[in-house]
Amino acid sequence: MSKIQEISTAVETGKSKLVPTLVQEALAEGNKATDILNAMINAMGVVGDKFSAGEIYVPEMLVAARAMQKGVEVLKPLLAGDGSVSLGLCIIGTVAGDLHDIGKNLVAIMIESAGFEVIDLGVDVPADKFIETIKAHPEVKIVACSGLLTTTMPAMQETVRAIRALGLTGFKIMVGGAPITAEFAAEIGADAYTPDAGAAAVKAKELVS
Ligand code: B1M
Repeated sequence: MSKIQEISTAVETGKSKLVPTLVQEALAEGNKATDILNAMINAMGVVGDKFSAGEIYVPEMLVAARAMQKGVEVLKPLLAGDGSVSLGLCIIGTVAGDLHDIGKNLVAIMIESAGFEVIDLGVDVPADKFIETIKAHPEVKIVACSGLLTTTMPAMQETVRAIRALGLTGFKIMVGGAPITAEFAAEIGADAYTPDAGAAAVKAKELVS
């Protein structure tokens, strides 16, 4: 079994202690950080499929998520930039009612690596919290909302509506997450949708240039 396959299996089975070691070993073998990351993202897809099929339950999803987070911690210095450029401030959070943060964290890492300062509001962020933070940081350039549940898509819509109602124009709103589409983003009045963290960073740069 290749080291990358070992990482996938360890993430799928929630081996939090083992994953950082395997990631270090995979890097030492010359594997690229992005390839390791993609393997872990795919492993989470497998976890989701097993959950859908009733083969595993929430606790197993949770330990898999923890294992992936441990792996991302090892990769973060390799994914993040040197912070030598400043493209402005990005405020990011997972919308109200939604506790999924791995994708949001990756988007934050990639946007930071693209040269933005990032304020991460965490998960289950009500529209009011986004608004309060925008008001406290009027220089903000990007507001980024993540959502992983179809049931929290209305919360994303409400967040974008409430932010737009402020009537401010100095920043752009980006949205993303597994159930989100470009059509939905346009429908709720977001400025941009991107499917993954890398694309989010590229789009954020485009939006401020
Ligand atoms: Co949840 N969960 N979960 N879960 N979970 C999903 C999302 C699900 C698809 C699983 C399934 O059924 N197959 C399903 C949603 C179904 C739906 O809505 N239609 C689901 C469900 C149902 C639930 C619960 C309701 C289960 C329950 O309690 N019965 C519950 C809800 C809790 C809540 O939020 N209120 C729940 C709970 C959890 C855990 C807490 C156990 C855990 C999350 C832990 C954590 O995040 N710290 C968890 C996990 C781990 C998953 C899966 C297995 C993996 C998610 C993940 O981290 N993927 C997930 C299945 C799946 O995704 N296939 C699932 C890896 C991550 C890198 O990908 O987050 O998609 P992702 O991010 C991607 C892109 O989406 C994008 O970039 C990233 C890649 O580069 N992206 C953006 C994300 N945000 C972006 C923002 C952008 C741009 C791109 O711009 C701003």
